[in-house]
Amino acid sequence: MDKAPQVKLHSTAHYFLEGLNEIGIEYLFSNFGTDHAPLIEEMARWKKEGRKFPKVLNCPHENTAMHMAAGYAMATGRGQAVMVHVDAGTANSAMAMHNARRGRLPLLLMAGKAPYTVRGELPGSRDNYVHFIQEPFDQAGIVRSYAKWEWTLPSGVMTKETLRRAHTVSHSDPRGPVYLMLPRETLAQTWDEGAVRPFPEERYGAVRSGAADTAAVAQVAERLLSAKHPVMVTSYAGRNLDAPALIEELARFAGIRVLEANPLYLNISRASPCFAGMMPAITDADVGLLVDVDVPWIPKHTRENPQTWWAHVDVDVVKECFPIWGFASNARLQGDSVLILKQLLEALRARATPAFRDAAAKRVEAMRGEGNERRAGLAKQAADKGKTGAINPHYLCAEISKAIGDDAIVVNEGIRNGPVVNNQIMRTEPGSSIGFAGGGLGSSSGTALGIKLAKPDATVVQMVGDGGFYFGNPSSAYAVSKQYKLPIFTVLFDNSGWSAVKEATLRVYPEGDAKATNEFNALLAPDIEFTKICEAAGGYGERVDDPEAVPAAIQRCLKEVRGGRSALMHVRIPVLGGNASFPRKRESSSVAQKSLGPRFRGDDV
Ligand SMILES: Cc1ncc(C[n+]2csc(CCOP(=O)(O)OP(=O)(O)O)c2C)c(N)n1
Ligand SMILES: [Mg+2]
Repeated sequence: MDKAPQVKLHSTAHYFLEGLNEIGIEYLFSNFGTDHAPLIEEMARWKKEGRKFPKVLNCPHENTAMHMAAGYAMATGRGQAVMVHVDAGTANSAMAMHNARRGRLPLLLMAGKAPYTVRGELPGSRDNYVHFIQEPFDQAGIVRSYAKWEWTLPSGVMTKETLRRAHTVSHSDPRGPVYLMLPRETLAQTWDEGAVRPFPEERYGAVRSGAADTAAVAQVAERLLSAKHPVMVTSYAGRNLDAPALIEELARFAGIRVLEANPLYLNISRASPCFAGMMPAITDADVGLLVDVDVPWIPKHTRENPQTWWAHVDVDVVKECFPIWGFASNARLQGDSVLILKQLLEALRARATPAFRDAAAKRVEAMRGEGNERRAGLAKQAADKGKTGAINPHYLCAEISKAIGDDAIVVNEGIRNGPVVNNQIMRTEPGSSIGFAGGGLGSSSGTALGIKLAKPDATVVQMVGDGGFYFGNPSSAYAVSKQYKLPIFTVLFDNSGWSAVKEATLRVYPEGDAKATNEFNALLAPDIEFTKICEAAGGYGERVDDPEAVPAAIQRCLKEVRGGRSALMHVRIPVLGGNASFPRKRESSSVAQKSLGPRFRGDDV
């Protein structure tokens, strides 16, 4: 006798939580609205029933939520989910989507959609004024330029397949953020559980890039074997924690000078003899390796050598999301840089002659001398402490360097002082230095919190300009720090405004009216007590005007952070309008180019 089919109905929101579990989402960084009612209801039911689903972290501002997901992805390689409110929350997330896309960070941004039924035709139908005004013609258009993929969940029956697809696209190389919209009626729909099957990773998961063609690797090895001045320029190879040691081994073996161009991660121990600083100097290079780098130098300001033979090893050689790019190479090897550099090292080992080993060792010794010289120059710059109310950022960063320990993680959004942070705060450990890929200021507060969430034992130090600090919605960030016990140490360079804006004007109009009249429109309100913003959320704040007070203030802040609450050290550096600016010394090396312009990054974000 036939049995009646068993029907077990659940809401789409239920399958959505199951789907998030199945794709391995650990955190849902959220800023909810009316669109999420079915989801909030389902989460409450699951909690009551003791079922596990991603931990929800409520963020007062989407900027915090998005950059926390970004920071978590930088620290772990695992993309998380962000849930925001319809078009409005998407708009507030858009800048961070830009940053995530430029950083090739996997994350899943999701937003509800306004209900489309007007008269109660379906569960979830419009029941509020806002439902009539929050439906744009093209909600995804707000972030489309930055999303690798976007879609609207068309039906509850598609929930798990959609989440798997979003996750797979986001985590496949080159990685990036994706965007999914969830109509309220769809979240409220019910479906029989027999109709909603899982989509396991084994059969639908992400694709990683791999090693390179051995013939292409051999060609690069041959070039390196006869090189006299080989260089490497890299920015984000260090997202793989195996990269720094491998790059060092390769550089020592082949006598390669390693330069970091806007480092997004630490790519080689900066104490290595082969590390040659962050100002790409390439004029004398005969063979060069571009390794995981978006902007290896600024062509307008860099003397390129037309004779240099370049090989480009990158997870994204093509730069598929840059409308125009512009850096030539003779060999292009797209893939996993760690795998490819291992292949290259093997190929070199197999072919190396005693003469090559000898020449490479001599180059390493020469670089060691140059590195010592470079560091002595930096120490000299740091020796001048500055004056009351005009503390020298070099000195400040050198003191931070002494105090924080090798395993602390420095998040650098110092802008004009970004190069000072990179140069003066010595970093040697993989993962201990985090840079800024995008152009949207206000990333470092959330990024620091996301890293702290991923690495609870780490001391996370945020280095940020006053302008960048405002952009980072600090009241939201410190509220999250308090609520979820994520203490970070913020060091704020206060020059009362936007040095980058002033200097950008001077670069284009070096002798213009803006300079003559000192009208750069770059000054912000002076004498803001930034410490109070941190204190408002139970954090510790300290304003430092006197250079002599810097070391003890750092110690007090670190003690508070290690004790469990965030600390903000507000440091008065020379006001950008004044004359007390510290001269910026260019780095020198034996292959120093005649640089025609400004420093590499930190000038124009
Ligand atoms: C969201 C956003 N708005 C505006 C800018 C343009 N911008 C680039 S640098 C900068 C000033 C940064 O000021 P601050 O963080 O204090 O660093 P400083 O230039 O003083 O070193 C501004 C406004 C930007 N990059 N991002
Ligand atoms: Mg500033």
